Amino acid sequence: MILRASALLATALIGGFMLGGCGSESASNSDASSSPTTSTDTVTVTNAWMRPAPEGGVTALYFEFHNPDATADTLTRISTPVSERTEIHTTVENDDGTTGMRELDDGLPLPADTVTTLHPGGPHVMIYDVDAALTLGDTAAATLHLSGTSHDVSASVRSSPPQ
Ligand SMILES: [Cu+2]
Repeated sequence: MILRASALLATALIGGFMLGGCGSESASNSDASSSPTTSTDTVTVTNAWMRPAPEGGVTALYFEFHNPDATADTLTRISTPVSERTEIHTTVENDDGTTGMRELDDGLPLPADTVTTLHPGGPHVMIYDVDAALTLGDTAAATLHLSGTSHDVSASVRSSPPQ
């Protein structure tokens, strides 16, 4: 588990370094300071956490998204005071057995009546160029933008998933 997480982080760092962000970066993340509409539906987010990162570094955000509703939703974007550069990624296995990351241009589907887990080795949110160092024990805010609503979360900075 720890080895795998380290490998993913290395992949993340290399990927971020080489690609300069998967695909063309739009200005869609520039309104991090606008006031979000708070969702009134019944979704909940648990176990939100981020990896530690130095100032200017790359981190990843993970969480469990509980959608008990009868309708599917989509995670379209993340905003956070930590950085204006975020992307929603999925992890893919290449033909040679190595893993890589791909940006989900259409967002992450959140199926009805389902818990969707973002985790190392799976879907995750990439956060580039963090404004200040994220150290173990810190807490970072993030807003999950869904189809028409948004949901605020507080992520703990940890090196492994909450149990
Ligand atoms: Cu990634």
